[in-house]
Amino acid sequence: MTDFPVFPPGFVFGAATASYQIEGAAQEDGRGPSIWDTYSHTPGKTDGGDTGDVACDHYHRYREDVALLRELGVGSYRFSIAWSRVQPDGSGAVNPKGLDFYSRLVDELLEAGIEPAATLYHWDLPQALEDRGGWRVRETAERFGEYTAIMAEHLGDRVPRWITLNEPWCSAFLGYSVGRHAPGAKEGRGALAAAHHLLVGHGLAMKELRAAGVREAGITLNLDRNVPATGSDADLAAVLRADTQHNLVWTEPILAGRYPASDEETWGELITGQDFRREGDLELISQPLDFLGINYYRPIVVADAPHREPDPALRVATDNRLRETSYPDVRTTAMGWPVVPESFTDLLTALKETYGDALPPVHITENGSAEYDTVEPDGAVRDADRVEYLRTHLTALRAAMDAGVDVRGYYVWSLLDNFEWALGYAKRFGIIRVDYDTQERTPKDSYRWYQGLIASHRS
Ligand code: GBH
Repeated sequence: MTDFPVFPPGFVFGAATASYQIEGAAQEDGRGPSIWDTYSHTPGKTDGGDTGDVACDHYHRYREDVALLRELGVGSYRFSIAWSRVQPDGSGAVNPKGLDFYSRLVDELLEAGIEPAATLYHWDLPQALEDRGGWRVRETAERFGEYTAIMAEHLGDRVPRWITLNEPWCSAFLGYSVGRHAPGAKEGRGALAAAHHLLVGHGLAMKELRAAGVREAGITLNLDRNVPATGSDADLAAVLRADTQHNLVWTEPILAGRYPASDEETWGELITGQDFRREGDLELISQPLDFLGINYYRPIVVADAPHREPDPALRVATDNRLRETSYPDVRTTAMGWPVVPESFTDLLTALKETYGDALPPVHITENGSAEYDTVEPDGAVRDADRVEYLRTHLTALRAAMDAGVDVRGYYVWSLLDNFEWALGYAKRFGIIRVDYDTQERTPKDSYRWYQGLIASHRS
């Protein structure tokens, strides 16, 4: 293969997963219930009624999965820690067996020469904390700081890279506004309070990670590349609202220490009447990051829409003046997402343009695609579309680096086919196929391609 993009020496190639999507063993070794157990077990919430009860059974098969990572040749593996394994009620005493699982996983990785990158929160809030208000209340942020301190104390010297939150947009807005993620609430103000408390939780976690002296700490955001449907003033204004809701709500406080200037025009009375932002919060939230994690999948075409009563079918229930339209003339993945690699370049260069030197080094903590894979009679798994997606997106990433964006690493989503949240097991993002009847793992063509790319960087 001669068409591999070439990355600078030291660039980190990795693969990523998340606890609830792969672990299974939902009731084992003292794990407490999380909001995703509750949500997935509520009839009608997930496609096919799928749950993470068993998932990829990674809890029991982690050694086999680390062996696959080693064979792949990755320099780093990004996984997440299930808070309710470590603290079944989200506070107080530690469950030693839960802690021990992550300790064994980390040791296995280190032995394989793979750097662990741990995400502290990938959406599985202990149910006990949701029962007390969840992210709507500040207390949850405080508990998150305490849990972070426990993890940093036990794994801080063995895990070099820490991510406080994964995609807080999904936690706040899909969870408390659109209702398509746990806990499935459909609120306006509650979602904005959740967004703020997630930011506060991030700040408290950063403090704990610094106190423990970990090598690198940051956060992962799913920043959207919002493209106007037309050049009309109305559509351009809609793009600014979309940018505020998805991007600026996080990047302004974290990178610039201020709230978005476009807050009021985006949220109206939901934000003017708020009482959750407190003195000193911005200082906490804007502590310097060692890296910014970015998850990128697709661009979003945004159009203005007439104001209507909240409609849960709309993508962001808290601002129903937006409409998402389709991207013209490009292939879409099994998620129905348009494949537009240039948008990946544009997202990164625009971010650099906006924040300049205030933009820390970047890690792409997720990128990949769900496709309809073909299983050959001999068992081989063909996924040419995914190979093409990865090749063109890594090339687009390289272009952003040439344009001056300091990108240090790339983690493919995902190592394994897994529980794709509300969409269940039908959507497959893995570079390794999982047979959910036998739990057999089969590397796909994309795994071999990525292995080749990584090998081509070894001198
Ligand atoms: C990321 O989310 C996540 O970090 C990762 O866990 C996830 O598996 C991956 O990307 C792929 O989606 O449930 O019908 O409302 C990106 C945000 C959240 C977008 C779930 C798709 C499903 C649509 N994703 N959402 S629906």
